[in-house]
Amino acid sequence: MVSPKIGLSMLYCLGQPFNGAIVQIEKAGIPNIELVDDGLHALTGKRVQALNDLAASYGLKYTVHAPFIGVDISTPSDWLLKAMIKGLKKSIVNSSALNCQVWVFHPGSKSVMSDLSPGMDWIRNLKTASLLSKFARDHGVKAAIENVPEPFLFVMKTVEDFKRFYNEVDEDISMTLDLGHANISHQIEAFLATFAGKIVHMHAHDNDGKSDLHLGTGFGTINWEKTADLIKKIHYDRTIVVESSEHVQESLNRLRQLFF
Ligand SMILES: [Mn+2]
Repeated sequence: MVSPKIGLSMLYCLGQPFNGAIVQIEKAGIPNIELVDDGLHALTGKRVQALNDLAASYGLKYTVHAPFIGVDISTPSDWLLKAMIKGLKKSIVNSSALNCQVWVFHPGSKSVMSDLSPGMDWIRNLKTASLLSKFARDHGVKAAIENVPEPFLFVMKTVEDFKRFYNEVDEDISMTLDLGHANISHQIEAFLATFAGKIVHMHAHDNDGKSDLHLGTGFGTINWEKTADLIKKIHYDRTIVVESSEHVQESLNRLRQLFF
């Protein structure tokens, strides 16, 4: 039987300085680490070097969450889009230098322009996602677009949105399934059933089915036993990253219990 690998996202300590995150990675003893390339933990050449040294000492494998704070890959502003693409490409180059397999990114958002120029945000999202995915592939990295939750203005949240995206996009783009986000649209089962062939990465955290709380796994309304069975059914053997901002250790233990 194939089993997923359990990983840990550093999102829970994004409020700590970068050196604090390094200490947390050393303490965690988890070989699959998701770095968050944003805020206090934004990647630089020097940090990539330090992280590669750490990976060599502890046998770590990294995935990278792209910059997302204030980022919108379908912004109607040409100059902002140019700046964002530049920043996101830099993140991909750093991910490549970290030997990272998967680079997780968010879809674009609606804006005031969505009413004035209908469909523009959707087209920009398709174009920028394709461009980033191709750039990542050329750097040996798999870009994987993540399902995001209500009530945010993202253009891709539901199974239907992703179906439309995959029908229209001209690149082979992978998917990150965020189980917590899918719980808010009550579509965990539908996402797993529809996109089994596209999903190369997963995020695990919990919530009350209404807000994106990033609770520890088992501290919200997700039926984890059922979810684990569905994940086993699609023979998923890649990484499931704990992306909770609390009860991190309990969440890791719980996932291990479910899959091993
Ligand atoms: Mn996520």
